Amino acid sequence: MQGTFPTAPVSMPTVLVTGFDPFGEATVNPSWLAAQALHGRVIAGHRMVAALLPTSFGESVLRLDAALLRHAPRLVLCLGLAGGRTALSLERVAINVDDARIPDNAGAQPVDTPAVAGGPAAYFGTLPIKAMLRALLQAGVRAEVSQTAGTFVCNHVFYGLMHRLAQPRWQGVRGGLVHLPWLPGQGQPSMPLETMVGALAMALECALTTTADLRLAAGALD
Ligand code: PCA
Repeated sequence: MQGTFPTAPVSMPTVLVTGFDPFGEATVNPSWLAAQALHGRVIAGHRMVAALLPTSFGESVLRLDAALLRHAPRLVLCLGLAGGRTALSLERVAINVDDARIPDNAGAQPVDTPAVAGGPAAYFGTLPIKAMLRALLQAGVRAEVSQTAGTFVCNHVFYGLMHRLAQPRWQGVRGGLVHLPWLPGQGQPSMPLETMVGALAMALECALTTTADLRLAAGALD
C-alpha cells in the first residue's frame, strides 16, 4: 500500500503565515523565524502553514500566489521586519506604491511605481486589528495599529495579497500584515522571538474567532 496514499488527507482549514528572508544589512529576519515557529500549530481549529517569501518585488508575489494555490488558506497573515519599531505593528492599509530606499535582494529599486498597474490606490487589510490590538495589550505585549506599511517589499506583498483576496475566487478569505521589531542583538528597540511568537499566536486566535472588529480608537486601548 505504500505510495498509494502519498499524503494523508488534511481536512483542517489552514492559515497561511508568510515571512521574508533577510535583506539589507540584516543577517536574520524575525518574520521568517516566527512563521517557522508557528508552522504546524493548530490555532482555533486551523492549521498554520508557513511560507518563505524572498525580499524581492518581483518574486515575492509569485511565491505568494503559489502558496495561496497550494494551501487554499482561510486567512493569510504576512509578517515582515520593520527595524526601529518598538511594537508589533498591526498594519491598517496597503498602498499602490513601490518606492524603495534600498535595492531589494534581486537588485531592483523601483521608485514611484505602482505595485499593480491600474489597481486601486489602496486596500485596507481585513483582519480585526483593533480586537487583536486589545488582546495583545491585555496580555502585556507591546503592540500598535500602524497607518503605513512603508513602500518597500512588505507593502508590495500586502497590496498584492489584498488585490488577490479581492477576487471572487478568494471571497471570504481575510488577510493582513504585521511588522515585527528587531530581535535582541539586531538593533534597538527589540523583542525576543518567543514574545513575538506567543503574541502572534494570540493575535491569530483573536482574528480567527472575531468576525466583526471592535470600533475603538486605538488610544482608548492603551
Ligand atoms: N521587511 C521589509 C521587506 C521584507 C521585510 O521583512 C519591509 O518592511 O518592506
